[in-house]
Amino acid sequence: MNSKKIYFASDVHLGAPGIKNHREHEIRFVSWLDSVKNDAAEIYLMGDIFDFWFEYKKVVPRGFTRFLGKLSEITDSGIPVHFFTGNHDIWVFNYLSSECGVIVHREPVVKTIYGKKYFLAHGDGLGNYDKHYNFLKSVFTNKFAQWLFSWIHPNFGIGLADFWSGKSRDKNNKIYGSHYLGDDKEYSVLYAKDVLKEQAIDYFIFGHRHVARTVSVGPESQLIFLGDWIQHFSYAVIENNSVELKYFNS
Ligand SMILES: [Mn+2]
Repeated sequence: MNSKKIYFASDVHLGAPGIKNHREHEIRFVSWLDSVKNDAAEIYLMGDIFDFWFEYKKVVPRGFTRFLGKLSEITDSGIPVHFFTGNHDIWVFNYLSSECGVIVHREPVVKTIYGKKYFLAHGDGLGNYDKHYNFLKSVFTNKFAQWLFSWIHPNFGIGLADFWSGKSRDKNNKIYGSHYLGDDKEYSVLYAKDVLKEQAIDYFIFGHRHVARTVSVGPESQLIFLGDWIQHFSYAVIENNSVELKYFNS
């Protein structure tokens, strides 16, 4: 039996325009990190932690200092923190890994944890279900496009990042009120079922959809939607070899 727990959270959207009190929002998530760090073997941040982010060679966006400080404190203490990029923070490059010590993932990760097989991803652009989105993503993840973009003055560049963030939001209208579309319509569920045809997975853990729920995707497989830190303040924890969705009360 493993006494140390493994935690997952996503979609904090630090700095999102609709959030009334940014300081309170940031502190709430930092309090959660504080509350889990003592019994955590690892922490997985599953994407869209920032509502937008673009980093230049010598410059990073203003703000988020309490969060960044907490990340550094946790990784300095020897607890691995995994940071998946989401569609809102695809432009995390090497600052968070070099300064805050997190392990950055840009692609889904399949790994065995305490004897169970996990498929971990932010959840955007999985498979070939949303061709329009996948095309946009291919542009925004293009190295040359990113290099060109980095030459735009940050006052304008960050504005463009903000635009992309707003566009993602409008398209899915998911930040400020999302509802589950049904097993037959959710791309993540369809994708998980595709994956299961190729390999056995016990748990899929995805963010992105801002719904907090567990869905059965096969006789032995579950998909956990992590919810968010705008409405749900939800997270998942691996404890005693099972996964549970929980809600943080600060
Ligand atoms: Mn997302």
